[in-house]
Amino acid sequence: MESLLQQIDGYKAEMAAFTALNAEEVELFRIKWLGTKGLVKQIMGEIKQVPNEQKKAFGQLLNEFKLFAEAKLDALQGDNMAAKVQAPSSHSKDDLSLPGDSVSVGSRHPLSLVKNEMVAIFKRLGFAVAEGPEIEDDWHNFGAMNLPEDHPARDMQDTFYIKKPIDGNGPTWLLRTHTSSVQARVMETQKPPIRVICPGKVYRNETISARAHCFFHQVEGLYIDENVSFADLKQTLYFFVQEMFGKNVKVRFRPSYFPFTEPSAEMDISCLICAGKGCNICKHTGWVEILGSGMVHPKVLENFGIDANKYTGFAFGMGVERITQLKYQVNDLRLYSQNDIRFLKQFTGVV
Ligand code: 2NL
Repeated sequence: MESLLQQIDGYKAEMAAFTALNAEEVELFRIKWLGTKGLVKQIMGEIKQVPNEQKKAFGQLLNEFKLFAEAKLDALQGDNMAAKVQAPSSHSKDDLSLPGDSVSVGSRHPLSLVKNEMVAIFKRLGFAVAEGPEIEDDWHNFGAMNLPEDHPARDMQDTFYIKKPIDGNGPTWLLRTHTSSVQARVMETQKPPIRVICPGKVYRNETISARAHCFFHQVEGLYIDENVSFADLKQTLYFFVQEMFGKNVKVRFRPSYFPFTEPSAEMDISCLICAGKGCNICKHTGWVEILGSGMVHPKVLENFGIDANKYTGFAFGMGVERITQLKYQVNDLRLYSQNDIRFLKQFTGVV
């Protein structure tokens, strides 16, 4: 009896002093003390040797001993759970074969999708891509493009100005109103032949509505070489719309006016929504305007020291929002910048 009590005290002391570094060591503890052939079971068996009158008291003692071992095991397992973050164990309770949490993948913005497609089509025709700053000086945005000082586009009502010179010296800084400013920078640094497209964001001081926004996206193109003709312009743009909208699309050119091109023309395509029968998109005309274009004004060429007697060029500009509207029937410009997930996720999987 006496020796059994001593043995239990010794065991308790041994367990109390035990520490485990990892889950394996905790498991060894469990097997040694609480396993089916463990020391707790073994010592419980000793109750047979205890005289009947002492059995009750001794039974309580043994029960306490067992609870002591279980509490120690619990404590060791708790410690080890915390440590597991650093050292994952093969005895982990986590089921590693369960499928992982699914992570939803975002989608490209419809304007990016369409812009990328537009760029890809012009690349196939040998156009290079050029990009430039969204904050511009008035020379690259207006002056070089043959817009006179009193042109209405230069008005505060239409353009976001950042800084006007106080003493009349230095440039006026503004948010570019078209990506022609990028082409201006290309003409400044490169000699003909020049064949570039300039995709990018542009800004106009407009009241936001379904049909107007204070910023939108443009793709402009410029081709300067010897003997570039209006026929080249028409064929290039016809190729573009056929690639973009399919072989059945029809085009028409209407005379127009831009300060930076002469002659100038706007291009319409047959309405894809109603196949020319007449609908809201084409205002019941069967045609929708998609771009402005023309032969680069000789003054613009001369502004960059390009000999207008030797070289000619064509240029065009179109809105990415417009092309996207026709391709995906998006009829409110505000949808493009509201970041409403219900709108954006409709383009999941489109590449
Ligand atoms: C429109 C019209 C146009 C151009 C852009 C251009 C660029 C240079 C020289 C001459 Cl560097 N022209 N760009 C020409 C005609 C029309 O855009 O309605 N855009 C949305």
